[in-house]
Amino acid sequence: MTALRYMGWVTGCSVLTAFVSIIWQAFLSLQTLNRTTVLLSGLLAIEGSLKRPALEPAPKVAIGYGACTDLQINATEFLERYYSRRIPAATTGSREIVNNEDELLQSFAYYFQNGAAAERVMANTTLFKQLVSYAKVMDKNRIQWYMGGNAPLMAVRFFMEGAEVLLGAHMSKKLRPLLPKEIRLAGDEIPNDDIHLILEYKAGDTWGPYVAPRANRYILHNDRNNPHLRAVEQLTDALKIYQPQLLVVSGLQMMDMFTFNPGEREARLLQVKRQLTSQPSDTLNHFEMASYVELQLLQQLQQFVLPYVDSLGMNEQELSNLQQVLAYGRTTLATDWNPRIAHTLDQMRQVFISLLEDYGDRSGNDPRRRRISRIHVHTLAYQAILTTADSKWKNTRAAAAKAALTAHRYVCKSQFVNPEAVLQVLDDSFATSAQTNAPRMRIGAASPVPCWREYIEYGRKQQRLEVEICVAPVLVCREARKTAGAGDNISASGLAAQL
Ligand SMILES: *[C@@H]1O[C@H](CO)[C@@H](O)[C@H](O)[C@H]1NC(C)=O
Ligand SMILES: *[C@@H]1O[C@H](CO)[C@@H](O)[C@H](O)[C@H]1NC(C)=O
Ligand SMILES: *[C@@H]1O[C@H](CO)[C@@H](O)[C@H](O)[C@H]1NC(C)=O
Ligand SMILES: CC(=O)N[C@H]1CO[C@H](CO)[C@@H](O)[C@@H]1O
Repeated sequence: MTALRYMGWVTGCSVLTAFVSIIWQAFLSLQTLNRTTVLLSGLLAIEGSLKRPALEPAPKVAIGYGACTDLQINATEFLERYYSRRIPAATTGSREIVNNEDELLQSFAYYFQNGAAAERVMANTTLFKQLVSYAKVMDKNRIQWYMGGNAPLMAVRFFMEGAEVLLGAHMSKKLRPLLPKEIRLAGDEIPNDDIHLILEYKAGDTWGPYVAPRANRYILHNDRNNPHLRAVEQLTDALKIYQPQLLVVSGLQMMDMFTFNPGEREARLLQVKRQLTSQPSDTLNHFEMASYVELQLLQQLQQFVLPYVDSLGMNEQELSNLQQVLAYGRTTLATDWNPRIAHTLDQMRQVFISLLEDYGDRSGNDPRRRRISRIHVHTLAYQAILTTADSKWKNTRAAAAKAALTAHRYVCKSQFVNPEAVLQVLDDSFATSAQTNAPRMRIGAASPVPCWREYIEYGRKQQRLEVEICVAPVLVCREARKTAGAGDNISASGLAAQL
C-alpha cells in the first residue's frame, strides 16, 4: 500500500516536472524567437535606410578576373558512391595540389572534419575529367550547374544592388547568357569554360568516421584559363574610358604555381599592379581574398597587390592566414570556424596595422601606394567592418547589416527571413578585444548593429588613426541550402552599400 502510494507520488512528481520543463522550454524558445524577431526587424530597418535617392546616378563598379562553370554535388553522396571503400585513415590539409585519388580523399577528409572551406587543384587532368563525368552521371536532381568564379558572382550581386557593372572575363557562348545582359564584358569568347567541382556538405553529414561540424564545401578544379588572368589587359583598356568608383580584384587564388613557367606568374601579377596603379585616386580599389595556401603567392600579393588597394574582404580563415603571413611570413591552416568576435577584431587590427606600417615605411619610394582604409570580415555568425573614420566609405553600419542579411538569405536560399528558421549563435554582448578591460558592446533591440570609434596606434612613432568598427549579427540558417559563393554575395553587397 505504502509502496503504491509512493509510486503514485513519484509519478505525479515526474508528470509535474515534465510539464514544468515543457513550459520552460516553450518559454525559452519564445524568448529566442522574440530576440530573433527583434534583431531581424532592426537589421531590416537599417537595410531600408540604404535606398538611394532616385536622381542619384548608379555607382559604377568594375570587377576582374575570370569566370567558370560550377558543378555542385552532394559531397557525401558522391564519395559514398565512388569511394566508399577508400575512406582514408589519415587526413592532411597541407596539400596545395592533389595529384591522385588518395591525396584527394585525405585532403577532403581533413577539411570536412574541420568544417572548413577549401579550394584545391587537381593536377591530373585525366582524373579531373573522370571525376566530372562521375558527377554528371549522378542523379540529375542531385547535381546543379551554376555560373561560377568570384568575379561574375560579385558582378551579378553589384548589378542586383543597382550598380552599373563592367566585368573582365573570357566566357563561352554557353556561359554568357547566364550573366545579365546589362553587365558589360571586357574579354573574349572562348570555346570551353573551366569547370569547378563543388563538393557540398551540411553540418552533421557523415562520411565513414568523419562528421562535418558545420556546412561548407570543398572545391576542386583543374583550370586552364583562369590562372592566367587572360582578361587583365582588356579590362585595363576598358577602364580608361569606364572610370569606375570601385575596382574589385578577385580570383587570384587560381594562379597555382604548377600552371606557370618560371617568371610567368610575376609577369601576370605585374599586369594586375599596373591596372591598380593606373586608376585615379578617386577610384577605390578593393581586393577580395580567398583561400590562399601557397606562401610564395601570398608574398607576391604582398608585393604586387596589397600596397595598391584601399579595401580588403575575407572570411575568418583567410583573416588568420593573412595575419600570419604579414606578421610572421608563414601560412596557417583551417582554424576555428566560429571565432570569438574579440579575437577576430584583434586580428583585423593587426592586419590593418601591418598594412599601415608598410605604407608608412615605403610610400616615400612609390607615390602610387595606397593607405588601407577598409577591412570587411565575414564569418558564419557575424559581419565585422572596419573603416578609417571620415574616409570615402559611407554607411559602415548599414553595410554590415546588409552583409548580414545577404549572408542569411544566401545560405537559406530565401529572400524572406523566417525567424523560426534561425539559430542564435551570438550572445547578447561581446568584448571588443581580448585585451583586459576592453569595452563591451551590446547587441539588442536598441542596437542590432553596434558601431564604435577607436584609435589604432601604429609605427615606431606611435601614430594614431581613428577608425570606425561595426559588427552585425548573422541570423544563422538552421538548414544551410547553399554555401558556395556566399562570400562573393556578402562582400559585394557590403561594398555596394558603401559607395
Ligand atoms: C520581446 O522583446 C522586446 C524587446 O526586448 C520586449 O519589449 C517585448 O516585450 C518582448 N515580447 C515578448 C512577447 O516577450
Ligand atoms: C592520371 O589519372 C589517370 C586516371 O586515374 C591515371 O590513369 C593516370 O595514370 C594518371 N596520370 C598521372 C601522371 O598520374
Ligand atoms: C547529402 O546526402 C545525404 C544522404 O542522402 C544527406 O544526409 C545529406 O544531408 C546531403 N547533404 C547535402 C549538403 O545536401
Ligand atoms: C541571397 C542572394 O543574394 N543570392 C544571390 C547571390 O548572387 C547570385 C548571383 O551571383 C544571385 O543569383 C543570388 O540570388
